[in-house]
Amino acid sequence: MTRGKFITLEGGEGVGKTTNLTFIQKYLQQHNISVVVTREPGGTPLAEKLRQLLLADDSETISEHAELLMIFAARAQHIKHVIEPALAKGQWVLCDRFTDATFAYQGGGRNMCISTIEWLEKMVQGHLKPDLTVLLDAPVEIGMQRAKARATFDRFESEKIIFFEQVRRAYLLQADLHPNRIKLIKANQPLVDVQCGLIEIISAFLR
Ligand code: T5A
Repeated sequence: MTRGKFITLEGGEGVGKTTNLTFIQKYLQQHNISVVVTREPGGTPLAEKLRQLLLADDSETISEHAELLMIFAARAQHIKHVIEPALAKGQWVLCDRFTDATFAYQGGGRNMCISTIEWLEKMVQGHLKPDLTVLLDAPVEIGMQRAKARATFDRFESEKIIFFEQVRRAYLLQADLHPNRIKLIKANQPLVDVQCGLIEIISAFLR
């Protein structure tokens, strides 16, 4: 059995990850590829509970270390119960955010030690890395305007603009560090142009 491929979609708040995830899913299915669509934090019952805790704006402040460990705890469950079994069965996995988000949000946004994140990445993932990552990049104000269309903000979305500028810079740095894996699309274009870019990237990957 040929192992499936692991594709992740990344980017700041409101850049269009969820919208385009569905688009990629349909495109792959048209090519007769069996796809498991999932997200982080989340993807298993326990990981979804951790997601709720991470996103809730509760009275008890979550320390940076607790946040980082909760994200990797959720990821460990997700890999063991969803991602690895699907890939082993030959299914493709399409995931809304993965560890590049940790380098961007906790590394860039929270300014946490990159080597600690790398250490946790190795411990939790072993050799598992995405085969392809699409990074949707847009100026922070544009993503925030789109996200604002929703009624409420979660704990991350309540951060200051400077936090999201740091997140964006860290994502762009990840793209510079991993040019073969991470493909960038400008997400401030009309959706139809973003999706043309997606087709180019995914069809090249299929070849
Ligand atoms: N997190 C996550 C960490 O801190 N560390 C980690 O390691 C991980 C994995 C998760 C939060 O957790 C944090 C980061 C996050 O803050 P989330 O729900 O995954 O939260 O992420 P969000 O960015 O909050 O998701 P959103 O739903 O806000 O944004 P999307 O999915 O990027 O955007 P989408 O598709 O919902 O689109 C937003 C709106 O814009 C429109 C859409 O129609 C929609 O209305 N739109 C466009 N409009 C015009 N032109 C385009 N090109 C458009 N594309 C989309």
